[in-house]
Amino acid sequence: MKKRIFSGAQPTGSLHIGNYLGALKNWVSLQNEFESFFCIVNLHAITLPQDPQILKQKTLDLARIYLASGIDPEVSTIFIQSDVSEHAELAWVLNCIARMGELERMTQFKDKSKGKTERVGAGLLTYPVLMASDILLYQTDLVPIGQDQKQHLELTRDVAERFNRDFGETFKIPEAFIPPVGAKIQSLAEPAKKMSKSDENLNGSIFLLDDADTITKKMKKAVTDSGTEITFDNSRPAINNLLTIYQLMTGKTAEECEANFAGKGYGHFKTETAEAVIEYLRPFQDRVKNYTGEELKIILKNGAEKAKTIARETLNDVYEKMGIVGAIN
Ligand code: ATP
Ligand code: LTN
Repeated sequence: MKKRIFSGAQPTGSLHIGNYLGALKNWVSLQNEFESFFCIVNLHAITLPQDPQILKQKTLDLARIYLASGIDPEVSTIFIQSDVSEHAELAWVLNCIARMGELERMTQFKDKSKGKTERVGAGLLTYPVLMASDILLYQTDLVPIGQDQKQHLELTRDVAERFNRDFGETFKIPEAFIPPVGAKIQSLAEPAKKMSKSDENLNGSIFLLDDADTITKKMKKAVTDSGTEITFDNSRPAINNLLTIYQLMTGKTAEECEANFAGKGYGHFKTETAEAVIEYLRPFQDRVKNYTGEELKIILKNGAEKAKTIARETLNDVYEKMGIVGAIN
């Protein structure tokens, strides 16, 4: 029996190379070794206001991006979260298990609600409980995520352990898979912050669908550190970040990257890094346009059906253990 992985991304904004390097790239390389579930988490997206027409469009666009990244629907299960209603059902149950205090301590909640707790939806607070439900429904072994989601995974484990202790062994306790390099790609404009979909400064992120010109311009504008050395050095976060991007795009070792730029200036470094990104994204960008709406529909429908069978089994077990019984089935 293969072990299982589960991961997801929100159909909001535009995916950037941080999402790709921190998450999608690893999904692709893990999919053959594990039984894999990749979800488009549209119910998470509405924890912040979304335009309904745009959300609809982005949901299908994200499916295209998963496929163009190399996720093979013959190997992995790709589906939309709202197609499997068990996610929302288990989230309700786990909302009754998770504690207010632990949710209020989540740094993502604190960042996203800063100064406006009276005005944000309660879903922003319970966001990690829905994420826990996504993961636990599939008895997941491993969850490939970027560094920013580590705290949510720890919460998932805590909630699962609490449930198992109170109601008997029900959920597998999942482990995080955080890549050794690329788990936290920083903004090109503000290297102290992570590259983020929701950043208003578009120069901070290179989006997967940016054209060559845009990538070159953004890279030219990228903030650098003082000094001239182009080496991996945590005390110089801007150069460290650009060099990490270069390394992941070219597949070279850290030593090869440093040797490649020894004695070279920042101008040259930025041009070569931009070229590496453009070359890397080119085949992906060609593939994205390939999928018709009809093809996507079939893949997503098959995915949802397969996911639902497994999710229902776990949810039935949860209801049974908790004494939740209905009258009609
Ligand atoms: P935002 O960038 O607006 O915070 P997000 O983190 O909500 O967006 P998702 O689409 O939900 O984006 O995330 C998909 C995956 O990308 C997650 O596994 C997340 O950890 C990862 N990820 C997001 N930003 C980065 C980054 N800068 N570096 C590495 N991985 C990242
Ligand atoms: N919160 C995640 C997206 C997400 C997820 C998941 C990731 C929702 N459910 C389950 C892994 C497993 C984020 O990246 N913002």
